[in-house]
Amino acid sequence: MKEALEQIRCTAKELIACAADEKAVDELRVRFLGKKGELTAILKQMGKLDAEERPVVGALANQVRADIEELIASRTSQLAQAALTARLAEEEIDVTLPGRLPARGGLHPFHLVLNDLKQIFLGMGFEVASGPEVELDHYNFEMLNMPKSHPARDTQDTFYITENILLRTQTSPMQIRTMEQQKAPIRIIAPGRVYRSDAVDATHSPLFHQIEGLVVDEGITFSDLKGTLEVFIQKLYGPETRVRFRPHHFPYTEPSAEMDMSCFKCGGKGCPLCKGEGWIEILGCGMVHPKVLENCGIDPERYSGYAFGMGLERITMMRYGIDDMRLLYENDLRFLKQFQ
Ligand code: 2U9
Repeated sequence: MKEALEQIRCTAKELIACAADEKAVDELRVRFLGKKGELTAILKQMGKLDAEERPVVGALANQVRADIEELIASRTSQLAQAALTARLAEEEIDVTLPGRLPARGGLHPFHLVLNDLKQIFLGMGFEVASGPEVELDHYNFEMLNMPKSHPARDTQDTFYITENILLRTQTSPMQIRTMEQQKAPIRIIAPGRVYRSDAVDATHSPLFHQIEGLVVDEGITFSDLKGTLEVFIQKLYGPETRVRFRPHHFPYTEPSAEMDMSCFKCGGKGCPLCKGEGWIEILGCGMVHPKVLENCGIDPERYSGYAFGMGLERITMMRYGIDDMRLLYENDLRFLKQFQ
C-alpha cells in the first residue's frame, strides 16, 4: 500500500507539473483527491491493514494528500501568473504614441467671405444690423416705395405666409426698422438670408443671401456712395480693381445705378469669365428715395442717404471660382474641406 501511495504521489507530481491550464489541473484534482479518486480508493482499503501498520500508512496517505494539494495550488498560481503575463503583453499600450486628432470642421465659404466683408465695412465705421426673416409686407414692400402693382410683389416671387406676412425677399426691411428706431445718422450693413420662389439651378435658389448697406446723414451725396463702394471693392479684390456705374432703376433709390468691377481674371482685357466685356456686374446701389426716408420719419429736406445691395452667392462664387451655386448648399465634405 505504501508503494501504491508513493506511486500516486510520483504520477500526480509529473502530471500536475505539465497540466496545460486550470481545467486540466482540476481534472487531476478529481482524479487523485476526488471521492472516487485514486487516493480515496487506497484509503478505503485501510481496514484490511494490521493495527500497527494502519497509523503509518494513514500518516503517509495524509502526507501524500497534502503534497498533491500543494502541487495543485502552486501549479494553479503558476498558470494564473502566466495567463496574466500573457494578457498584459497582449494589451500593452504604448502611451508615447501620438493621439488621434479629432476631425475638425471649418468655416463655410459664405462665412469666410462674410467675415471679410464685415471687416471691411466695420473698418469704415459701419455697424452690423440684424432682423427677422419672417417679415411684414409693410416692411418688405410698402415702406420701400413698392406699389401694389410692382412685379417684385408678384406672388410668383414671394413666399406669402398670410396676406400681410411673408418670408423677406430682400434684407432691406432691416434698414427700414433701423431708420424707424434710430433716426439719422445711420451707417449699417445688413447681411442675411432672403427667400424667393425660384426653381433651383446653377445660379438660382429659393433661399439665398444678400448683404445691403445704408448710410443716412446730413450732406450725403452720390460721391460718398462712389468713394465707399470703390474702396470696398478694392479691399476685396485688390487695389488695381476699377469700378464703373451704369444708370438703373430701383423703386427705393433715386437715382439708381449698377456697379461693375474690372474683371479680376483678365484685368479688363476681355476673357470668357467676363464674356469679353472686361467688366463684371457686382452690385446695385443709389441714393435713398426721399419717400423712403419720409416713410421712416426722417426729413428728406435735411437728410440724404445712399444704399447698396449685393448677392453673397455671387461674390463667393467669383472669389473662389465656384461655377455652380448648388455646391454652396449641399455641404459635400469634399467641397467644404477645400476651404479649411
Ligand atoms: C433702404 C433703401 C434702399 C438696397 C439696394 C440694390 C440696389 C440691389 C440687388 C443686388 C443683387 C439684390 O441680391 S440681389 O439680387 N440689390 O441692386 N439694393 S439698392 O437699397 C435700399 C435698401 C434699404 C431703406
